[in-house]
Amino acid sequence: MNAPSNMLEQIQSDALESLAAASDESVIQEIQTHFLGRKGVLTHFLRNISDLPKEVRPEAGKSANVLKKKLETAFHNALSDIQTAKQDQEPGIDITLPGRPVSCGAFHPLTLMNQEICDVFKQLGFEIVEGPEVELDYYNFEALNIPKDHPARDMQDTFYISDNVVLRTHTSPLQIRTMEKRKPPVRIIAPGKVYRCDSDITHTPMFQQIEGLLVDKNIHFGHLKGILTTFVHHIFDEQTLLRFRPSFFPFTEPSAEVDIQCVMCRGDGCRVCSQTGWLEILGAGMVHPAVFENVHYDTDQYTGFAFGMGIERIAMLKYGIDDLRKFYDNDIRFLNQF
Ligand code: 2U9
Repeated sequence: MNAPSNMLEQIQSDALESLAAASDESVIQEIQTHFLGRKGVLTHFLRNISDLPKEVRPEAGKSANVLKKKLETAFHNALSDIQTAKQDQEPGIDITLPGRPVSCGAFHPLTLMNQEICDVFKQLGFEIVEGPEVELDYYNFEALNIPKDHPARDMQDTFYISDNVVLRTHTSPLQIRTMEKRKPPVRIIAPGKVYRCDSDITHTPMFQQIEGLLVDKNIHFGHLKGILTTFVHHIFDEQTLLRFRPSFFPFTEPSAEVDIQCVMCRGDGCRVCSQTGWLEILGAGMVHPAVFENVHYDTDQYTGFAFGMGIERIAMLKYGIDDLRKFYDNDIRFLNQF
């Protein structure tokens, strides 16, 4: 056998030269097996150290183990260099690219319209009240002077939960509930969803209403006209004319339907206003004494006015929307415009 140190030097130079010449992962693994594997050259050397003369064995063992460590490190580094090079070639994450925009929610146009209307009345000293959508017959009809044979009570017009429970057909029950709890003066706005058995181009089974009620001493029709004129001038524009037409509601007397000058043609007459120059926007009137009696308000001392409007209708007129159903189709292209 050659001197052990010569043999180790030979193994080292063979291994390192082969490694330097290899650029392929599987070739490097083969070389590694050739030198360090179970039947590898260096492994063989270590196994046969006991055959060496006694005096050279310790030195040869130590040198062989040092070489083993050196070669293991060299193979490990060569293989991990190849892995890194591979990863660099794969398409990775480009951290300089701009981020994907996160889509952000927004208020529904009817919510915005509702807030805008409520804000006007809040500035005029009204307080917002809210309450149940499932309502007793008493609060929805009876207390509002709507007689038993009134068409609104028909199954065709109202969603009945049971004999005396309905989905509210207007937000008026809130005003009754408030008056039962409080003495005048009362100055409230009742916004909310209401339900009617109706579905066509101009009606949806659920729609949103805002009603108002003001009760105090010496309240008269002039106050109602003043408040509604201020409201219209805030929501549309200062020049918009109003017209009060006599009408009938069981809960108000006298009653009126309120029109505004057509927002499209300014009163000249067009398709939107059916050539009349006017658009109906709400109903109103002086609270019927029978309603006050139901909540035990003294009709000799107190009078009041009330009004009601559909939010969809106001939004359609304000934004020139021709089809009510667009509010409920959930088409993002429509909703994003507000
Ligand atoms: C009480 C007393 C009176 C509320 C009123 C109207 C006239 C009215 C309609 C407008 C369009 C309903 O959404 S709509 O279909 N409303 O015409 N509402 S007076 O009168 C009240 C309310 C509560 C205690």
